[in-house]
Amino acid sequence: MSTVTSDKLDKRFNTLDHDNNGWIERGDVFVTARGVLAQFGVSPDSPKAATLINNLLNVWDSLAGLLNPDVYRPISVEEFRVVVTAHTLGHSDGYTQLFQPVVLALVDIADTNGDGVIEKTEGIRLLIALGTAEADAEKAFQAIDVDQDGQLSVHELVAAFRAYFLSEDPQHRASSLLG
Ligand SMILES: [Ca+2]
Ligand SMILES: [Ca+2]
Ligand SMILES: [Ca+2]
Repeated sequence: MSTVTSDKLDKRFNTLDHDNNGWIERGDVFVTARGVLAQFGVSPDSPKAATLINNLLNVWDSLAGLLNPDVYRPISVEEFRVVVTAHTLGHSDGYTQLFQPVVLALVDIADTNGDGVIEKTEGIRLLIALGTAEADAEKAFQAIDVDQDGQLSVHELVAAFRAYFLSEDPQHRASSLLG
C-alpha cells in the first residue's frame, strides 16, 4: 500500500474513532451518524436517521466480521487499513454493495428540499458533516460533480469515496474530499 493511501486511511480512521481510544467501536458509528443528523437538523428518532444508522452499522458489522469472524470486537487502525483496502476497495462490487446503502441514506438526509438531487448548498453541508474542512468544501464539491451539472448524484458520491481512498496521487481531484 502506498504512503498516500495509508495516510488517508489513518486520517479516516481518526475521524471515525470519535473517542480517540485507537479502536473503532460500534459506539463510534453512532457518533458519526449523530454528527450528520445534527448538521441537517434531522431527529435521531426519524425513519431517515434509523436507515442511516442501520446502514452504517451494517458496514461496521461486515468489516468487523471479516476481520474477526469468531469474536465480536472493535477494529484497530491496522485492521482498518487491511480490511478497507483488501476487502472493499480492492473489489469494486463488494465496495459498492457495502457502501452504496450508506450513500443513499446520506443523500436522503442531505436532500433537505426533497427534490431528489443534492445541489451545491446541500452537498457542501454534507461534505462538512463528513469531515471536509469548510475551506475545502466548495473545491471538493466541484471535484465530485464530475458531469458538472451542479448536483451530486449517488453515482458521483460513491465513485468519489472510492477514488479518494484508491488514488495514489495527492494532487488527484478526489484527494481534497474529506480533507
Ligand atoms: Ca473508539
Ligand atoms: Ca435537493
Ligand atoms: Ca453531477
